[in-house]
Amino acid sequence: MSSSCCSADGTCSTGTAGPTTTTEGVTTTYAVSGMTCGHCKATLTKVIGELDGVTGVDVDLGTGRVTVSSTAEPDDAVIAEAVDEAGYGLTGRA
Ligand SMILES: [Cu+2]
Repeated sequence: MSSSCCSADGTCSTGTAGPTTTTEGVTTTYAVSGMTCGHCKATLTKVIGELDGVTGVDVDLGTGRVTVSSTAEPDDAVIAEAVDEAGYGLTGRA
């Protein structure tokens, strides 16, 4: 690989481009029950973040939603199992 600041396909982060971060993986939002405080948030962020392919987790306590960023379409069953094991309930995609 070259050692420039630019990516392999010739685009550069400092350039003036069109839309940014459009096809960088998949973002899926789930509805999760049982979350009440920052500890819940930290726990879910950790357990989901450890799953294969997951690149980011954003927990919103106010709406009871967990947004999962991943490199490919996530397996809902795997996410649900992790949430369940942490003591919460995944009720479906939001
Ligand atoms: Cu809590």
